[in-house]
Amino acid sequence: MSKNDDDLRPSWVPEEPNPEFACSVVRGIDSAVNSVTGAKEYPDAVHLRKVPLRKKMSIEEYVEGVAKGDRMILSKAITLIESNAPKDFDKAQRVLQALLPRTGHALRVGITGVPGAGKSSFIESFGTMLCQQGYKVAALAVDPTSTITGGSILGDKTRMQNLSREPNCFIRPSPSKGTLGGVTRKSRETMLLCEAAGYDVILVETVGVGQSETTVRDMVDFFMLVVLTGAGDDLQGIKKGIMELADAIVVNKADGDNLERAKVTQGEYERMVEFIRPATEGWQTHAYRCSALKKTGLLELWAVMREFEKVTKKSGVFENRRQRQTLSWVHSMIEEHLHNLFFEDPIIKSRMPEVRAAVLTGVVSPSQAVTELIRIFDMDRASARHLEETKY
Ligand SMILES: Nc1nc2c(ncn2[C@@H]2O[C@H](COP(=O)(O)OP(=O)(O)OP(=O)(O)O)[C@@H](O)[C@H]2O)c(=O)[nH]1
Ligand SMILES: [Mg+2]
Repeated sequence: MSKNDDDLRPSWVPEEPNPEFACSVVRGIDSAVNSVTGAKEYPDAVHLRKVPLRKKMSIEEYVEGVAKGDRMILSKAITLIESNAPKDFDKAQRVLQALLPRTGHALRVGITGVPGAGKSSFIESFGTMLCQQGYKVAALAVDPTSTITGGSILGDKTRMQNLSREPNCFIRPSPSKGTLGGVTRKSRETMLLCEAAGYDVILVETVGVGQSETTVRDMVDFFMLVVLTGAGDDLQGIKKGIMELADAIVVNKADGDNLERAKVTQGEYERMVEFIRPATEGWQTHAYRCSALKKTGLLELWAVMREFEKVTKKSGVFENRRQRQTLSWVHSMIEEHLHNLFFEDPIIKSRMPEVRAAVLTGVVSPSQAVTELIRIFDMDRASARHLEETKY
């Protein structure tokens, strides 16, 4: 590469220095040291400003910050939870452990529905209303498919403009691309951190279709299905299974020309839920309507949620469900742990390509391959244990 500065200037950068042009061209370096010869390729590079390493926060700092309700530290603690690095896992769990006694006091609400039903808009309007009533509201999103789709609700933070301006609110979009595995655990732990930070209502939006509904149902108290007008025989692609998970069905966009149709749809859903097993023992699911845009029907829904909380707390169903959810958290953690143990095992990693090829060429059957890999894994673990025991 030429060292002439002119050659470094891309064609779209003005020739004369222009204060309105928010970009300056800096010479890049490939490497300060030639890794083969060890010679310094760019001696000037030693004078480059060193980027100071960001100070790592201690467990106590995380715990104290979250407990104080510091939104910046809460964000950082969630990033720690979402990290896949084993050392972060330990640290995150210790932070969580210390904060657990502060959790459990919020009302956890899950919001699902077909894409475009208005889930984010509902959270925006509903959350803003609650904040203005003095509640602290956290809005989260759960997307078990984020590793495939590369993360969603990118635009939601900008879409939730009013809510994000509320000092009493905390918005956390779904983890972005690269957050492999453990979505169930990570989402749940994120929610608990928000509770420890003093949030009274946690609104969780399901993103993507597929597993997210059950994942979210499994971590919230009240589960709400947002639907649109025009429910026909096809139920707009909503499976009956999802209706069975819902504590309320809400016809959104009940405004303008759509209001009359929304009333009809509400009636249709109301008749349908009679034939569906209620999601929560002792609670009859009903259909409601609202407009996230015009902010109508929101107060009524809040009243429904409070009533739900009152009824289920009295009957013990609320506490029972939370206990079951805690156990399912334990199970998902075990699954995640075993999964990592297996797939991160060096011997398994080294044998995997060969086994995959053998399965694809039909040399071994998939079940034979699994048996063989598990046998190798078992032996590897046993020898590791043996080494550990005879070390002293
Ligand atoms: N008229 C009207 N439009 C609405 C209402 N709520 C949402 N919308 C519009 O519907 C569109 C989709 O809304 P979102 O809130 O992004 O829907 P969503 O369910 O979060 O969508 P995904 O996250 O993509 O699944 C947006 O253009 C909203 O402006 C409403 O109450 N009335
Ligand atoms: Mg959305």
